[in-house]
Order: sequence, then structure tokens, then C-alpha cells
Amino acid sequence: MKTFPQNFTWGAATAAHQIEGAWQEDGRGPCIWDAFTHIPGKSHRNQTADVACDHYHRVEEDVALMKAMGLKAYRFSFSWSRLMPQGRGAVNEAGVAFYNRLIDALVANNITPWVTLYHWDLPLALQLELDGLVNPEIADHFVRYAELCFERFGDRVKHWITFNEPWCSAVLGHGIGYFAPGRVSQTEPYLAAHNLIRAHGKIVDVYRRKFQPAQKGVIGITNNCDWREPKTDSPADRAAAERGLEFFLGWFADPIYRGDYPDCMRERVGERLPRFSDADRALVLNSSDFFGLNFYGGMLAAEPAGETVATIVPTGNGGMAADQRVELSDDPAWEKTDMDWNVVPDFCRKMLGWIDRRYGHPPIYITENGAALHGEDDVAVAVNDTRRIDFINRYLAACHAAINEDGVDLRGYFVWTLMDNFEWALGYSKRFGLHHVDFATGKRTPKQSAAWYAGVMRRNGL
Ligand code: PNW
Repeated sequence: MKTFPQNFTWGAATAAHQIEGAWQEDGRGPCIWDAFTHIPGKSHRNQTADVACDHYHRVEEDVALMKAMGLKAYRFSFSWSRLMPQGRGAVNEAGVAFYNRLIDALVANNITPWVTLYHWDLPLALQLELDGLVNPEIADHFVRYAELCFERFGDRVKHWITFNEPWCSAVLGHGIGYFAPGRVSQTEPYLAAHNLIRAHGKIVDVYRRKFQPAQKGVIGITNNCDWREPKTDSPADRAAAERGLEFFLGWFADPIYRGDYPDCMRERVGERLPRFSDADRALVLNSSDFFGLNFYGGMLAAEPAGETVATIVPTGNGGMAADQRVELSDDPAWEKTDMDWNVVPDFCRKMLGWIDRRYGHPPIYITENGAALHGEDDVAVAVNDTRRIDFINRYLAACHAAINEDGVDLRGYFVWTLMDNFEWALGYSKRFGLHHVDFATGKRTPKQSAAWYAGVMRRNGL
């Protein structure tokens, strides 16, 4: 038996836009993902999240699913445009009431709520009127929205995540246009990232001054990063792998833990990379009570042979390829998920070690890890998801080794995801859930992995 530390947080995660549906009900305003997916050609089979899992109407049923598996913690996000339909100004009390129902049901069932303030669904009005994340003013709008959340929900919510994967908003949303708002640019990703980091610093400052003393919660940010393993032992490939990690995770975590962007980014991106004012730097530095990590895989990294870099596919997670110039490839021996992401548990351990060393041994939570598997549209196939059990089991074994052999301060793990849901540009074609969802009827069915994970949580180990 591999036992985890006492008080280890065991959870599952979702995000508002991926599960709620009810996109025009009870006063909710539109967000950039509503607009984006209603443009033909932007998502798989033009699918939208108008209904998704219909979680908005099934909150009690979904909390019952969590209860049935003995879930300890549930990570979900608020829809900003459900709470503030225009992104600023008027508050939608029906939206407040909805999240109150959810939070109260969780608390009543001893499930700890972990709330992500922003999981990519910017109110559309802020995109159209202000240019969204590329406008520096967006930071103050984020702060006012966050304050509303702390005021209304902070009596019961003690775990806050400001942003989910700002890398995706920057690179996929503003670099290659694969995600909303669909912008394509070599400059805007750095502006969007900069404003998200600034906004994070400001939100945390407000929380710490005005709310934390009385509410006594914790607040942090969640970043995603895929591991970069040197393709060969050569110094050039080792440097390429390190550069790949700095361009991926260092971009967002260095300002928070070290006070500025990585040197290699400044050298390569030059004046397109914004600079922190002294005031912003002071707010951003040390602005996380924990390190949130979403981990899904990794690739081999090499110094490109010539001037060109192998084509970057959206799901390959390259990111600003022309700037970082790292050639990514797979080891053909690797197993892959339905996302074509490599199953590389040992890289998770390496990633945790890299974070531990670079950022001074912070408390880390894996706020997402999981697998989409082929053939799961068919519920009869989905319920026998032994591959998902094997996947999670191997990643958890790697986490256990990171804690016990490498001394990493890993304090929690959340499976992505509680139930099959709207997988962004890939629509309903990818299923990551511990529960199967029939999107025609809304019916939920636990997969074998839900029962297996229940056992892991109960035993606090593997
Ligand atoms: C994360 N990529 O997203 C998100 O936090 C979840 O909302 C999502 O459902 C989950 O991982 C599974 O994909 C990513 O294409 C989505 O590089 C796409 C990419 C990376 C992260």
C-alpha cells in the first residue's frame, strides 16, 4: 500500500462553461466562448456549450454523485457572466443564488469547495467594448468581479484559484486562435499573459488585505505545463528542454515566485514581452499561497537543426514556437490518450521536482490530471474504463514517489474530470469523466474509475 500524507486533498474538477449549460437563463450574459462556438468552423461539428451537462438544472443530482463516491474536494469555476452579465456593473442575483445552492449542498455533504474565479469564459461585453485581456484595464475589472465573489461566497469558500491555465488564454486564445477569442498574433499572447499575471497579483492583494484576515482562506493560481525531456544528452538538447519549460511554466510562475519573466524569454521575445512596473512587480511577487499545477503529459525536446521548427499542432502544446525554437517529438513507444497526449507518469514526477527546486519548495496541488479515452460515447464501453484506472494509478504512484523519495510538498490531487463535458474546441468528442454523460438525455452513469477512485480516497492511498 502506498499511503499519502495525512490531510492529503483528494478531489475532482470541472469548469463552469464545460458543464453548466443554461447559457441564456436567469439573466446570464454571454461569454467569449458562447460567441466563439456559435461561429461555424470553430468547434468540432460546430458544437456549443448551450446545454452541455445541464449542470445548472442538475446541481443536486451532481452533488449526489460526488457524495456517492466519497469525494473530499470539488474544484469548479464560476461563470463571471452569470454573476455579472456585462462583466461590470449590475450583479445578477439569480446567478448568486445558483452558486449558493451549489456551495451549500457541497458544505452540507462535507465536500470542500475549491473555486476557480476564471476558467476562460470572459464576459463578451468586456471583449467587445475593451478588447478583453489585451487591455491593461481588464485587471481592475477582474478585481471587482473577484471582490464580489469573496463578499458573497468567502464565508464558505476557503480555497480560491484566480486563473486556470493562463497559458491557454494567451497562446491558444491569442496566439493561434484555436480557443476564444480566436485571435492570431505574435504579440497579443504576451500582452494577455501580462494582464492576467497583473490581475492575479491585484486580486490576491485585495483578498489578503480585505478578506483573508476574517475569512482565513487560501488563494493561488493554477498553471499548466507539459514536461520537456531532452531528446539526447547533448548540452544543446538539454538547454532546449529547459528553455521549453521556461517558456511554458516559467512565463507565468517566475513573476510570482522570482519577480520577473525568465531571462531566456526576455532575450528571445525582446520588446514584445511587457515589463512589470515596480508597483505591479511588488503585487505579483509572492502572490500565491500554493502552486496549482495541471499536468497532462510531455514530449521530447531538441535544439532545432535548421532555421525552421517542426509544425506545432494546437494540442501539441508548443506555444510561441518561433520565439522559443524548441523542436518537439514523441517517443514512438509511448502510449497515448484520445487527445494524442503521451502517457508519461514519470514526467509528472520530474515536473514536480522542477517546480520544487525552481520555486523554493512550495506547497503544490495537482488541480487537474486525467485522460480522455477512445470509444466512450458508448456507455457500455465507458463503464469498463480500466485504462483510466491504470492511468490515474500510475500518475498517483509517480506523485507518491515525488512526495516520499524527492521530498516534494504535494498536498492534493484532483482528477479531471467529474463527468464527461464540453471539451472546448473539441466539443463533446473527448471524454475525460469519472462519470459518463449521455448528452442527448443528460443521464449520468458512474464509470468503474469512479468506484476505484472512491477506494483510493477512502484508504488515502493506492
Ligand atoms: C485543460 N491544449 O485544458 C483545462 O483546464 C480543462 O478545461 C480541459 O478540459 C482539460 O485540460 C483537458 O483538455 C487544456 O490543447 C486544453 O494544449 C487544451 C490544451 C491544454 C489544456
